Amino acid sequence: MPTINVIGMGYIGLPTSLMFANAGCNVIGTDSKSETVERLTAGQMTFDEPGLKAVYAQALAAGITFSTTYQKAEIYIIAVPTPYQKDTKQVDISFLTAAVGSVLDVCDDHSLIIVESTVAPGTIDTFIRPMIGAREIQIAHAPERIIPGRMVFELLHNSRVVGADTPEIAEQVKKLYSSFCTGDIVKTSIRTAELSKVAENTFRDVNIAYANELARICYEADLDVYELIRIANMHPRVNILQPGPGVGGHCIPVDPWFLVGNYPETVEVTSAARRVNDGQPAWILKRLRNIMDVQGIKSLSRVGFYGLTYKENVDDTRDSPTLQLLSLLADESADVVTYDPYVPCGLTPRQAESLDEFLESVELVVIMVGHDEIRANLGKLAGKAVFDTRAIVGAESNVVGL
Ligand code: SAJ
Repeated sequence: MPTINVIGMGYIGLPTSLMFANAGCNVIGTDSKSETVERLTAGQMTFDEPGLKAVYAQALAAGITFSTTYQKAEIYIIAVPTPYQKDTKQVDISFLTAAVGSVLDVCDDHSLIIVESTVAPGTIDTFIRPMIGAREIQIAHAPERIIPGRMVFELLHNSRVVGADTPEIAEQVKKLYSSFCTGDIVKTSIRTAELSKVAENTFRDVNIAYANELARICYEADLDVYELIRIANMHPRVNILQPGPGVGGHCIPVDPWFLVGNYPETVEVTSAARRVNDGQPAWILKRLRNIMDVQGIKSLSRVGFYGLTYKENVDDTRDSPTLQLLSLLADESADVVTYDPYVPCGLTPRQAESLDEFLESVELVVIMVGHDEIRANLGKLAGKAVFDTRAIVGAESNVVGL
């Protein structure tokens, strides 16, 4: 089995490196943060994910090691972030180019570099190939598709895409991932692989935007959007997703901008969907003010937001709808009480430590995330006014839905 140096021990790089180690590869995980490397070497996981601890323990026993430096290997897998700048919507590929540069410093000719990081279509041709120049180094793109909360299952079972320059390299990469992945692995060009990843996440963004737009239409029409979507989805070729308080995380609200950036004259649906989903926290806030008026609640200090993460049962708060909404409140955000069982105190000014403490301090609860914890404790909401943006509570008299 080959020696693999996985670059970036984050949400994608760590689970992927563990899978390869458990499949018998000789794996070194590299991360620039010494704290991450120290923790992983000392047997401590760096984030929570169902089932990952056991996979990690097995990989440690199989001999995976972690380092802050790049290592000599036959294969390099790059899983560093490709964030975008919120104001300009420009993708920042500096982590990716820095990682490729460092790989090129240590690797021998005939090595293979696999980029897993999501990139804007054309990135590899425009920025990575010129770095490799005339060296005999192969490049491939194998974007990941796993979803936080189900990473272990999805790494093992999802289908994948491999983009490469020749059928031989594509087959080599396919064989490599087949060492742990039982899903179909489709071979294509690098440019198609780049675009397919971005197209998949954009499809989901557009579908959620449509659900959010339907929520606004149903509110104006005084209809139940969930009933509407349930009925529409009984059609054999309709599958509308669920409306909510907005779209967070580091993928779905980000990747569509890659298309907007590359094809500004062509995109229409993509940018409209971004506008709708980015505007959803403001719509929720407008609804909240209205509910406060009806309930006679004068100050946001009597309002509590349940959930700070971008979705249920994960500890990831990046770009979460709750944080987006709080940023719209400016000074008033200091008044609002928040609580999330996955997020230690310190993220927002008035953050409760427990569900009971949270509920004691508020009159109106806004459910922003449908964590299992609140689903298991719905009885505790008795006596509170509830604005349920995730449709978890049911049609009680004290509950207002979208
Ligand atoms: N959301 C809704 N309504 C829905 C579904 C989701 O409002 O019906 C919201 C969520 O609450 C969340 C956001 O959208 O705030 C995104 O959540 P998600 O669960 O849809 O997606 P991510 O960001 O966790 O993971 C996505 C996945 N992509 C697709 O499903 C096409 C995953 O497969 C990718 O690997 C991941 O992006 C990525 O890394 O690109």
